Amino acid sequence: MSKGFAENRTDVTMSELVAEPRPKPAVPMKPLGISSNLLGYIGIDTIIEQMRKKTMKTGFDFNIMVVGQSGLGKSTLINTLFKSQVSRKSASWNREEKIPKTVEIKAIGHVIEEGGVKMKLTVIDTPGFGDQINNENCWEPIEKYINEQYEKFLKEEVNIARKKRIPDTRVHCCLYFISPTGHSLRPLDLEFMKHLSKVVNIVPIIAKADTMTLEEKMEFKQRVRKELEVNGIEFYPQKEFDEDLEDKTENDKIRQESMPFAVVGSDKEYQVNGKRVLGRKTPWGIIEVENLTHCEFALLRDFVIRTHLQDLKEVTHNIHYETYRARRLNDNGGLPPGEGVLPPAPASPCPATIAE
Ligand SMILES: Nc1nc2c(ncn2[C@@H]2O[C@H](COP(=O)(O)OP(=O)(O)O)[C@@H](O)[C@H]2O)c(=O)[nH]1
Ligand SMILES: [Mg+2]
Repeated sequence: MSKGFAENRTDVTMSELVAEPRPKPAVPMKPLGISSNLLGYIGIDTIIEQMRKKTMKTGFDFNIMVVGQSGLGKSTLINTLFKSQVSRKSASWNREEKIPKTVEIKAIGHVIEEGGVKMKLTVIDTPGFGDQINNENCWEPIEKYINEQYEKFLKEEVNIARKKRIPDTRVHCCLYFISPTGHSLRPLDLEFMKHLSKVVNIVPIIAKADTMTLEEKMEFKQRVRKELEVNGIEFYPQKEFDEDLEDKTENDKIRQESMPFAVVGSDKEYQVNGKRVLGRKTPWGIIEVENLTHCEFALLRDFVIRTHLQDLKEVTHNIHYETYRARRLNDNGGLPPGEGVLPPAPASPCPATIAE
């Protein structure tokens, strides 16, 4: 009979290179006291080049989800994040689309190549979220979708004849769009983040930041941070998963100053000082999307793509998926799971009720 997990596998997949559950360090890690003086060059450092070559060959998956009321600029921001390459291919992102009666989940795949590296990008849109009069439990289909992807991965993993490379459809990052009201978070925002932050990496962002003045924006950001803290909502990057002092210093800055990123999206270019820049035309002039003195889009892009993309994937695999997998196998007495997906994990009740 199958043991579920083969023990002597040599076909290590990319995601397995990071499969060790990460310990939660109580104290920052220090280098070991023993230093080995090598008598000659061995070539250990070539591993970096070897990994680079492998990644160039296989490419990598990145799955990003956007959640928020319609009209908050989700599609526009995704197009801005990945430049025109994503928008050109997707004919189905029609801004005039009618608001669906329930939350729909639409995943669209693209292959983006830059510098010889291929990224298989999947954008998961959730039209209809928060658009109804009664938005009670409208996070449920989203949680279900996320769990279904974990389930798919788990099924592949426990197969006797495993694929060499399991297709990864798990959601690595969920951008949650907060409406730029300047007041406070809506009960629905709290409810969503409270439930979903346990199963996926949530990055909260303030949408359409150009509709607020600088002071309003700063005040709103502070208020949102405070409300998230008061409600015990942890967003990505979670403190407990910082691996060392360097991580902690870098992530503390993001948690305390940048979050939630107040962003502006646009796929239109304008001429500013002789250069073509992405921007939005307003009565006060052009808001430049990538200009840090105008908005925090560039910070968000650097965070999600340039500094934390690999970590988003690792936390998804080592923390969120691992939690799902452990619950699933546990419920089944350690045996490979049968049909079905786990029901949502019980969450502590949210202080606010939702009926907007
Ligand atoms: N002022 C402002 N308008 C935006 C921004 N992003 C998108 N929009 C506009 O808002 C409308 C809805 O955008 P869309 O991306 O379709 O929103 P979605 O329904 O959340 O996907 C469009 O007319 C966009 O041009 C932004 O950052 N600021
Ligand atoms: Mg849209």
